[in-house]
Amino acid sequence: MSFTIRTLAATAAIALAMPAFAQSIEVQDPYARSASPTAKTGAAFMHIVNTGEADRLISAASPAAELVQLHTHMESGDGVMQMVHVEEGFDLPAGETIRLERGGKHVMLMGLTEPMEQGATVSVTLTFENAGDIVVDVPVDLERMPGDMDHGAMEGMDHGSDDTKAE
Ligand SMILES: [Cu+2]
Repeated sequence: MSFTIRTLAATAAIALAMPAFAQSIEVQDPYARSASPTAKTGAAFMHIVNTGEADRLISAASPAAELVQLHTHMESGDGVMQMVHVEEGFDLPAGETIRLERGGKHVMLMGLTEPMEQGATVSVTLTFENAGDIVVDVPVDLERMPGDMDHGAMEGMDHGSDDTKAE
C-alpha cells in the first residue's frame, strides 16, 4: 500500500518539474518509410531542432507499430553497418539539431499494424527527458531518395527485409 502512494507522489513531482510553456523543440521534415508494401518494419526520419536547454530523446511510441525503438547504425569491426538499439536515447545538446536519417539515427517501427501506404500519416510520440511528449504526424514517403549522407552500400541494410527481427 505505501509503495503505491510513494509511486504516485514521485510521478506528481516529475509532472510538476516539466515546463508548462513554449516548447523549445521543433521537429522538421519528418517522413516514414518501409522497404515494401508487405514489410513488417518501417522507420521514421526527421530533424529535431533544439533551441532551448540540453535535452534527450528518451523514447518513442506509435499506434502504427507494436514496438518502437530508437536505433542507429554503427560500423562493426569488419566495416559492415549494423543497426543498434540505443537504449539511452539520443542526446540533444542545447541549441543543436540532430538528424534522424537513413543510414544513421532513426525511429524504428517494428510490427507494423498495417502496411505503410504512400501519402498516409503515421503518428509518432517522441518523449523527451525535459520537454516531455511531442506528437508528430509523420507522412509516409516511400519515394524519398536517400540523402547525401547515404552511400550506396548502406541501402542494402536499410530496413530492406521483411524480417521482423530488428538487429
Ligand atoms: Cu532500425
